[in-house]
Amino acid sequence: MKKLLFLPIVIFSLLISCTDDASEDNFIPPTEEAPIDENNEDNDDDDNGDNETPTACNITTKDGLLILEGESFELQGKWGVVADEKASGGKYIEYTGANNYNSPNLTHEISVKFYVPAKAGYRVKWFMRQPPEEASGDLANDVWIYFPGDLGRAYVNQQPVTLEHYEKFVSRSAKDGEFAFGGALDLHNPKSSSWMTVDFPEAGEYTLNICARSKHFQLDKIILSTGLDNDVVAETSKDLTETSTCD
Ligand SMILES: [Ca+2]
Repeated sequence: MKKLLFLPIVIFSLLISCTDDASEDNFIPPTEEAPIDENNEDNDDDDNGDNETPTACNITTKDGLLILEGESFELQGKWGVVADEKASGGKYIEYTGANNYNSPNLTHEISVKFYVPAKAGYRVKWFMRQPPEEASGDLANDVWIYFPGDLGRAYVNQQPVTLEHYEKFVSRSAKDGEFAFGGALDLHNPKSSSWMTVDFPEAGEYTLNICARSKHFQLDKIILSTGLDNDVVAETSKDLTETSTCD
């Protein structure tokens, strides 16, 4: 008789023990269906594998390269996507509005979010192209660029300068119809040309903003690199596209 009375307690103890092993935050009682609802946005932190659907994807770093395809930007104003087999990912973006040489016109401000896996400094480059009639010249070859949070850096007289607002970013492509690797800051106060870097203070999501400057400028992709020689980046990034991870 005493054993029979004790049995429910043993079963109850076993259930509690199973509960402890099952998971941490999002334990699902065994009597309920597993959550395979594709719209369940709250289910993005389980890593049990069987029934999860990716709920959020982030462009991120791989092998020292964080590549942002132009076509991943959230386009506004007179920016448009163009299909081209010469472009990375088969697409580039082109600005077809008026020139904004003196200051950014935020009607044409575009942005992209990405994930940096650790505190690091990155060099900023791109693959861009001028239309054939402007190739190698000084038209259709620049944008305004800014990393919110004042994370961008220039180097003037060997000293780092924090970039607190939009600055001009420029380079040129050849007449061969290829997208060209390059990109440098053209600062005006004081007048100076500089490579651009960006310091990410910790792992997390960040944003890059670009605002149109010159008409018919073509952007294939932005190349952020960390710990790599610039020549290596130029060579290895041409045939690579962006990397995403999904939760
Ligand atoms: Ca592209």
